Amino acid sequence: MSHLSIDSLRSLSDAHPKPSHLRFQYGTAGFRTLGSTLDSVLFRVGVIAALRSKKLDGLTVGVMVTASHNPEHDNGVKIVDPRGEMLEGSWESHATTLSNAPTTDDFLEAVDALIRTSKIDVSKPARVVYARDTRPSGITLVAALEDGLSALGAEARNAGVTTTPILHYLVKAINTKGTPDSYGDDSEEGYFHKLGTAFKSLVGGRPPLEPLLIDCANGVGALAASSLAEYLGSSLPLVLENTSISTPGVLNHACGADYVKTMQRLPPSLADRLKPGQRACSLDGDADRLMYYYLDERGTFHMLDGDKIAALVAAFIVDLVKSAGLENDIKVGVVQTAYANGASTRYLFERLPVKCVATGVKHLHHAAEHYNIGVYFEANGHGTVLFSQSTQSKLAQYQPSTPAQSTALTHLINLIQLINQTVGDALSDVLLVETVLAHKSYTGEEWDSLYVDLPNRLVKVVVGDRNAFRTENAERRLVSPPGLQAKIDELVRRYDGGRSFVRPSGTEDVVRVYAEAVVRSQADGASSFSLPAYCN
Ligand code: 16G
Ligand code: MG
Repeated sequence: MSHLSIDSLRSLSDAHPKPSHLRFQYGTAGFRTLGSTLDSVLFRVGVIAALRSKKLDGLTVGVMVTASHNPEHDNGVKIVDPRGEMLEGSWESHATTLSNAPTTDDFLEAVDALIRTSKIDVSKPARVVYARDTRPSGITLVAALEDGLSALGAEARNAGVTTTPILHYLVKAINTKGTPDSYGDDSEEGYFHKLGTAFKSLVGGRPPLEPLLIDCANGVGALAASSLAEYLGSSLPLVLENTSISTPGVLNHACGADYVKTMQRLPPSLADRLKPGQRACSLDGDADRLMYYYLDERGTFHMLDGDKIAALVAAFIVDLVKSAGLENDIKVGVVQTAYANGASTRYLFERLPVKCVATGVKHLHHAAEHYNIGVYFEANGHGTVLFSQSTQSKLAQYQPSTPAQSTALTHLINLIQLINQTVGDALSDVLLVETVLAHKSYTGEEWDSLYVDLPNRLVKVVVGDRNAFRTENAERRLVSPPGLQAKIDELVRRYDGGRSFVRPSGTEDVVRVYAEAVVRSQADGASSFSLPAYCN
């Protein structure tokens, strides 16, 4: 560790002691727990992010301080790799190890071990860009992070209060700056300019869109959506609701994408705001998830979730590829998880290849990279579209032979600019959905009628040890506890079109039970079976 100042690392580490009674884990969404317990974790994440950057020859690594859709008192942190993607798996375990070292001495030893085993050249520069959401605890947590970064002498850039997807964008933009693969200007303005310009080209010349109501979950999405509204101007009027980012206690409270998805209902605050037929959507607390919905003429609520978005977008892209005359050269595929509604899987499967993977953005993202154009969405509203490098080059070089081919090609090229390919991005996804609706002249109701959702229920069950639950086949079957899968199979057989699976949550100490059936009461019945006593 000759190039590191051990003394400064030691004294700063002493200032951020690990609470002795807590164990931390870098899970699917990074570290996430009560904000008041995360000080030592943030300090250590600063150190880890700097080491990650050194390991990658000084490429810029991102750090996002957020707990997404969780309650306001929670907070969390995740590290973003240089291409704007999730942290590589092996480093998730390093992060867990380092965050749990009981004392400063143990921590220094763990840092030393990581440097040796990962062969990190500590003389390399470290560059880190970081941001936080609107949670009050974020201010002191960022200060702890900055201590960790300065302990390693990292070049640190504070991106302020912004959304998770904008931070991912910045990481990629910084690392591609001045190269032929430049992702855009490395600033918030660069992001809004890129998305706004692409959107205006895509909907140009079409009838103006009706205003879209956006529930900002009283979070950081309110800031970003209001900037976006300025860039869009009259091309898409936005009506922003739940924008109270400084009122204590209201973040994600009875609003936001997760509320809508889990409760399957309109946020009460929108009850007198939303007119029948009007399109509306909810962002989550860090604006990487999106739920659309509308009220029909009778005032009944209809939800358009991640599966409906995937269906809308995938079908549109397939059509464009065909119209461009490229269907033999560019293969479009979709990635979902077991939570995808069976009706959506069937709809998609009739049109293009569909793959099911384990829950968690990184699994979907990696699977989507195997297609020329990979569309991935979780039912909960997180998703995006990936255009492979070779597909992007193919589109850039392609010579269309008719005006119709040329139009479709231009649309595809604009979509590459419109879509945040680093990670699911609620605002970029809003523009994507609105583009398709404008092109198809669909109302919410027409979009909704692409297929009819099978009734479903998702419940959580507290068990003695969720690690006793192990799954296979993209989480669709249990291999342990022994005998439980057979019991589920037996139950599912009693219901028409029944499907059910049980998996341990990656973010909470529970197992989740999903059930769907053709008839509502049967889906409810299938999800309410009790787990055998030995599971508790
Ligand atoms: C995290 C994941 C999300 C997943 C959810 C499942 C990321 C960035 N986020 O929020 O993709 O759907 O966890 O939670 O990967 P669960 O394991 O508790 O069901
Ligand atoms: Mg989120």
